[in-house]
Amino acid sequence: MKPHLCDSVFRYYQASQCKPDHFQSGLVVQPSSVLFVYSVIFCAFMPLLCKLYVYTQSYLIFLLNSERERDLQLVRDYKPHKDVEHLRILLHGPPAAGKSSFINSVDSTLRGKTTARALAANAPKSFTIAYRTYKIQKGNPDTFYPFVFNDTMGLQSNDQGIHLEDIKLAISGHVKEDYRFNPKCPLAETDPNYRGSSTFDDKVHILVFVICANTVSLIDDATWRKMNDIRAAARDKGIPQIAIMTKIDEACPEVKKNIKNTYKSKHMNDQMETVNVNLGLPLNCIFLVKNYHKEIETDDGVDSLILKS
Ligand SMILES: Nc1nc2c(ncn2[C@@H]2O[C@H](COP(=O)(O)OP(=O)(O)O)[C@@H](O)[C@H]2O)c(=O)[nH]1
Ligand SMILES: [Mg+2]
Repeated sequence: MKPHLCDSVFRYYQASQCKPDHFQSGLVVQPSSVLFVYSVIFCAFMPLLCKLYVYTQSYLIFLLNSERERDLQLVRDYKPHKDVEHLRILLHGPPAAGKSSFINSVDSTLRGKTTARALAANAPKSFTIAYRTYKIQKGNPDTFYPFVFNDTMGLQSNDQGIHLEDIKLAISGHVKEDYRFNPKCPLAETDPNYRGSSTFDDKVHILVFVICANTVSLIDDATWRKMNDIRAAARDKGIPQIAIMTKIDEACPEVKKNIKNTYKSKHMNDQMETVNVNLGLPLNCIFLVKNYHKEIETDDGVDSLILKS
């Protein structure tokens, strides 16, 4: 009689501990017959396992996409307060931190294709020298999202970067479009680029610190002091502030391998804590992003981090 499968397995287990003559005496089943039974069962269940795998994968992709779609919808549906035409978001931080690239990345994510409107460059000194407003197109060319980004020159500990007072003037809406920053002296009230009476629309509504995740430890005390000075000026005006940490792909190999590991990475959490300690920003106001900087196509993982910020 053909032995029952469980019986066979049990006997096979016994067999591995038995001497060869036990096989001859018929006490145990030959291992080859157990392997045969296994193969039959494996073949019978294989299509089912494959289907299960495909369904699990599609469900995970659906969950991921639905999260991205939900975040995208939130941005698409966003409407600012009725008193303001658009929300003005000011980006500032050290040179080459990825400020211009972040504007391009938001534009890319919302359009579904990579764009490069704000000029980005890998230079120790700031490549952006003028105060410029970027609108993000929504659908047809005449429609825009109700928020705009203002790009600024990089902040440096020495007198090569943007003047601290100019950032404060920009926050208050006194800096006119295309003003070329002068690191040597702040914009004077007598300058034609100075906007005397600024409206609520001209003022900054959200202040964003842009910091390179891979060089946080290299930021000197003078730069942290300048950033804290700006933070205090914005706080006095009741302006909300957040920080985004860019270049996470260069900061952590784990993240470079899989962008979904970003918030799980201990190294990235340590970098967030450094910003938290030095700027006093709560951890839930610090976001990790990877900008589109060389890619030619958008990516769901990159999009999700940009949308979350
Ligand atoms: N690997 C990587 N490079 C980035 C990222 N963001 C910006 N970059 C590069 O960093 C350099 C400086 O970026 P940019 O946007 O000009 O910095 P900004 O001076 O703060 O405006 C450019 O060469 C970008 O391509 C990022 O998230 N990852
Ligand atoms: Mg720039």
